[in-house]
Amino acid sequence: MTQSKDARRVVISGTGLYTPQQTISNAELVKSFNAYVDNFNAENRAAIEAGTLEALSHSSEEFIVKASGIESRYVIDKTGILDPARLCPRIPERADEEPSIQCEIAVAAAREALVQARKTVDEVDAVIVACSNLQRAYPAMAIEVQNALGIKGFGFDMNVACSSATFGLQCARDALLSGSARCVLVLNPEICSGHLAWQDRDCHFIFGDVCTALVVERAETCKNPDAWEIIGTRLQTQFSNNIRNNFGFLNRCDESGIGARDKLFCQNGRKVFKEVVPMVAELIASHLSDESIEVSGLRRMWLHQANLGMNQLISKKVLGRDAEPAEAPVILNEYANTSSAGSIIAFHKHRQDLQSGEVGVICSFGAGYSAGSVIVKRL
Ligand code: CO8
Repeated sequence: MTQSKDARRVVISGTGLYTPQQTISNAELVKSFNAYVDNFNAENRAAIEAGTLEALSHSSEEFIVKASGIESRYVIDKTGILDPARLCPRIPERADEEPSIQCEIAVAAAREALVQARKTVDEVDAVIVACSNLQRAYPAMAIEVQNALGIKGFGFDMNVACSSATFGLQCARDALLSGSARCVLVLNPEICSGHLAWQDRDCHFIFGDVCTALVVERAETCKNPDAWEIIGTRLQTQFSNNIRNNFGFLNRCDESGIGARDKLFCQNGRKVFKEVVPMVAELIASHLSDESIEVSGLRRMWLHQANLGMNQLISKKVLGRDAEPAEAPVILNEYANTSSAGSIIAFHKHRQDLQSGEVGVICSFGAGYSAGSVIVKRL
């Protein structure tokens, strides 16, 4: 039996976004961080004066905006983060019988995406939870989400840090093309606040919490006229220690490392900036070329949202000129870096003005290094 043309075409038929209710402005963040620094320096005055301990330095709103473009972030809990004596969110553990917090935000985003795609849960048969930080080792978050939504079929988790969503999209597309699934939910519940060292001036401003959702299916089953065909996906990885988190199940096997700084997000931001920009620009350019798409025909780049300067440089390298603001929409000013969800938030919020037949690229990049390019066309 020959497959119909639509059976070989895969579309994104719905997107969803869960945004936590609480926000932290740079002003609030810097105020509590600086109070922590003052307390630390006062408590350790003798050691600092003796030269055995280095004094901590204040953070600054001006630096944060200038270095990153970030102005605020959404978080699950701001009171714990802004308490100078704690600098960590308060997210109480829940009983095993209750839905976990990561499942809860994934379900909220998934429901919006399903409504947009005009899909019932009976029509979905696979759930991929793709994100940087999974709440527990097992059972898989995706299976809990699958159960909460009442979806039959299968679910699994995957983690490629900031590139989890694009890698998840390729997995979903492959499953649809091979016939192992009819409709796939790709979910990116990112609770970055739990893995951020809020005491570290170099990175305390970088991340926020959010969840995004994508419904991916074959064109032949799609009921939403506002659907986006996935023209092609391309993934790339290259090992680097410049973004690293050593948190893991073996930590307890060496007590000396428990609670050490390397068990939270660490990065050499300068090196990441320098090395990842050319890698990503080359990935997008070669992917477009191999799909015979002229750069002049590229209407939008929904880029990973880590750093404004980085995105401006990547889009300039791809286009050969500065991008107009609408060509590479920015959401990091409001959301900060939400890891894998960033490019999907941009896609969710900034795609309605494109016309049928117009083309854009969803592009992620981050720890690994990892980068993913997903070229989409509005049907
Ligand atoms: N306030 C004031 N001054 C500061 C501050 C601050 N908050 N922080 C640093 N400074 C100082 C530094 O100490 C330094 O001082 P000096 O010159 O005396 O040494 C000076 O300011 C300049 O510092 P930097 O060189 O670090 O500043 P940059 O201009 O490089 O900006 C950035 C820092 C913003 C981090 C920038 O390098 C950047 O954004 N790089 C790209 C990073 C990136 O894209 N990372 C992707 C990681 S995300 C990912 O893969 C997902 C991981 C999983 C998520 C986990 C969630 C927790």
